[in-house]
Amino acid sequence: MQEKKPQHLTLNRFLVQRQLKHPEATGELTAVMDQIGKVGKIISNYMRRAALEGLTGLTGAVNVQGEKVKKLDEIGNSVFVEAFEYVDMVGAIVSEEMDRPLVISSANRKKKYVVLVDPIDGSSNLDVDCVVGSIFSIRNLKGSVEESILRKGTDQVAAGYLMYGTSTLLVYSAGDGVHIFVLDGQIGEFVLEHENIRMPERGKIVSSNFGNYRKWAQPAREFADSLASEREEYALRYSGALVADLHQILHLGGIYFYPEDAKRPEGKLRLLYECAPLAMIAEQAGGAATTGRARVMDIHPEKVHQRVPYAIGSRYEIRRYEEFYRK
Ligand code: AFP
Repeated sequence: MQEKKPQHLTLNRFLVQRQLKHPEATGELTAVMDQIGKVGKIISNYMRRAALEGLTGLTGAVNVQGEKVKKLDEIGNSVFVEAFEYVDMVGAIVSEEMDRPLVISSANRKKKYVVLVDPIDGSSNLDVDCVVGSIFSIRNLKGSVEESILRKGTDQVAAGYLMYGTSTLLVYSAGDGVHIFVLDGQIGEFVLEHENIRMPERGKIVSSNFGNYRKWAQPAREFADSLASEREEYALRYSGALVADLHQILHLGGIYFYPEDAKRPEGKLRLLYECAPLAMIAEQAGGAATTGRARVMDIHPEKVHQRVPYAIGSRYEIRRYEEFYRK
């Protein structure tokens, strides 16, 4: 059973309430999450005005992933960097849009966290005014920045996403369930929509780029074939933004998968700032995330921009996906 939402519980108040339940908490994570909320408001504002103000289209640059950078990718990245550059407790920012982690060394206080982000997830949707998101992961700064980043997903302190759709949402988990906030534009605050949302054990949604079917690894193709022959009918939904597809699955259950294929044997999605944070969300909501062969949260990353094959969703569908990889 989902808990009923109280009226107008703002993100900040919610975070402070949670913090008070943990006497050892210092309030530093609350401050970082508060900044994520600010980022969400700023990026959401850019999204709304982008078509009117000529902010769509490419910058002409190519990022470290070899992808053409859109103006809004660059803007999204600067918004995250500016938000955390002056937050005392953040020691480094890792972003899809930056070759290397940005180390922040200015402030006097002891740095406690590293923030990892995909500033704009689903960039190909930008020029056609469709849904996009931002993904974030917060990790403890232990030892060097690199040592802190190259750790398993189970080491994440908090993770989540922002979604810029019909409304702007902030979804996060700090290891105690998954909570959804919606931006109330009238008061300029994220307000609690769902506390402790649970993903159905088994669902109705299948989300994948079936245009790649012929190239997929055999287990993924066999899994897809098995869905078509299921007695229960699945609905196909694929938006081009993982955040939007996962959000639907969070409510309705099902599976999103982006397997390895002939062109990309290592998969497409990035482990540290796409797959692991969303895996934390899925697991905290009662779902799961896998490469087909391994639990995503258990992968020990070898490099910052590492890619992995990925499937995320309800436990039933993830179990079935893994069965095809075991065969
Ligand atoms: P970008 O963030 O680089 O736009 O990629 C989006 C994404 O990582 C994920 O959000 C989508 O589900 C997937 O890639 C879309 O990839 P295809 O266009 O190859 O289907």
